[in-house]
Amino acid sequence: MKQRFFIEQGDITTYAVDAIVNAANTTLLGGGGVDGAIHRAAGPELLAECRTLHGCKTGEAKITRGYRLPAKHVVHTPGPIWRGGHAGEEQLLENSYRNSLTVAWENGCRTVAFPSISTGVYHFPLEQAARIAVRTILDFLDEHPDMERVTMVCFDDQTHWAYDTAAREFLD
Ligand code: AR6
Repeated sequence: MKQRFFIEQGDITTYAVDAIVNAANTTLLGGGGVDGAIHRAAGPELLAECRTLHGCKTGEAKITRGYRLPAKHVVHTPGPIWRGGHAGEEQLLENSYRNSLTVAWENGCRTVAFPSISTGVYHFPLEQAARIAVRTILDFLDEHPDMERVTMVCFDDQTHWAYDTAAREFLD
């Protein structure tokens, strides 16, 4: 079968795909990290559309246009803040990946790129997050043969290594 899941190192704001995913917060009104980078690259029209969405619950996902980004759409999902692991963080992170893919797919997106949700400011342990992300994406691809390509875009070496390691566990 043709490969549909990719792990790359780079800047997600440069990806010309149907949808990039934003590791947002529940206000959807911007922030630091990848959220800040996406809003800077997309321009103020993105924030204006986000204001009309009235926030988003943790683990859920909402879609906007991409404006000045090369990506056609942005799927915004607030991942869980790590609180020690007993506050449903694993399930919420899985929900973020699955709901982002579902919203993208329902809006006709067939190429999607993700950043490493929750592993920055939200402090979700990287290796654990990578396993959840890879498993959820591979399950979704199995269930949706017409999804063409899902890419994990890792910003730094450590993140890249963690996702490569997680993928090897599932693909071997
Ligand atoms: N491309 C790809 N990945 C990136 C980029 C980029 N341009 N910039 C940073 N990353 P974070 P979180 C990586 O903190 O943990 C915001 O303030 C980064 O190295 O952006 O889900 C929101 O508004 C890390 O690996 O997201 C929320 O309040 C990953 O993206 C909060 O941060 C996620 O780090 C969300 O925290």
